[in-house]
Amino acid sequence: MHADLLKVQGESGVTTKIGKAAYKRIATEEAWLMKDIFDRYMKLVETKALKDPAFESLWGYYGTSPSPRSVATLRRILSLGDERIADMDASGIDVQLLMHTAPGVQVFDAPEANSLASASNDMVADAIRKHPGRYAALAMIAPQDPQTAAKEMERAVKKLGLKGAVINSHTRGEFLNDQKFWPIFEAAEALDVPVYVHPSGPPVDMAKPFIERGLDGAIYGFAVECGLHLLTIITSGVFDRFPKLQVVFGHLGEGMPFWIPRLDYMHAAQVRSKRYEALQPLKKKVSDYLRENVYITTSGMNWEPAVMYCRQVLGNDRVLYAMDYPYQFEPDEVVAMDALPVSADEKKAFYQTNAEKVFGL
Ligand code: 1DF
Ligand code: MN
Repeated sequence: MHADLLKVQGESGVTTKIGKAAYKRIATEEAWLMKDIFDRYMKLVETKALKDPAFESLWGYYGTSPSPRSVATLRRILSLGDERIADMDASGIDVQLLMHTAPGVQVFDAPEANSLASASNDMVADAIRKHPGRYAALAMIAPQDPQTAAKEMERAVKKLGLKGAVINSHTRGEFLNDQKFWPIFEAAEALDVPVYVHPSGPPVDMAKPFIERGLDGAIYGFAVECGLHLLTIITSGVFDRFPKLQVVFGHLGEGMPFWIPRLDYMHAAQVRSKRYEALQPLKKKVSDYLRENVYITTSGMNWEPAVMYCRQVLGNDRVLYAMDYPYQFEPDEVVAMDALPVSADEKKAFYQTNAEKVFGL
């Protein structure tokens, strides 16, 4: 199947160059980093001005570690040009859906966050024009200023042709269950574009037990924080208020599909017993929202048993391929997903047509 046997250097070493398939491979959670924003991150790491240990752990590592992994990741994530396209060609990726890496502009004060967000959206739109057919992108917005964020999303979608917005999870410890953020959801629903909620390091109140054990990052801390974020979006009633809204979560929904029986059982039980003021009745079961308002991508989790389970419990049309380039640039995982035991039509949906539909590509 993969006739071209040239060697390609992925993150963990040499693998086989991957050829074209009968479907387009669209990778839907692919990170880039604007250099101006990286420079601002490094200032914040040096001065420790944020007092945010997970942020300092993350960008202290990628910004200063001499390890081959961090040096290669930083070089790749800053590129929207030749190196990225060459990596896509080598790993069989036809299209990357780009999103600005975590924590985006969510660590800056609102005026600076707004101006960097719109500059980054202009920059990524420019890269899309320079490489026709190879990129699409989500808009970066600054949730700390919800009204401006909603307007920037509209500008990015209508004027720049971007396909929705990314929010890099909590904004200085605040989650999207807070109704002050809901103008963003209202705008997304009105524009008929999805909001991708991507992980970030755990907020200050949550970080200590993760960081002291080295588990704050993509190994698990991201999923705990972002899975909690998904659950709180559901339990706060966002989808009762905005029933057509669609959100996207990576890393197989940050584990939440695995929790379906307990989420449904315990949510109903605790609402019935009125244990918490914050847990009010919802129109549907927790799992209904997972199936009707949430798409999940396979970023970092391209492992057949887990992918097949999620397809079974959420539906084939709810699970989309993602690589998580450059953080998990493993071309062998494309080979594994090419071999998923599903029909040709379902494989095309997984890699291509689900993404075309959800993101309007
Ligand atoms: C890492 C992974 C970093 C992901 C990320 O953003 C990130 C990592 C700073 O491995 O350090 O988005 N990820 O999506 O898994
Ligand atoms: Mn990612």
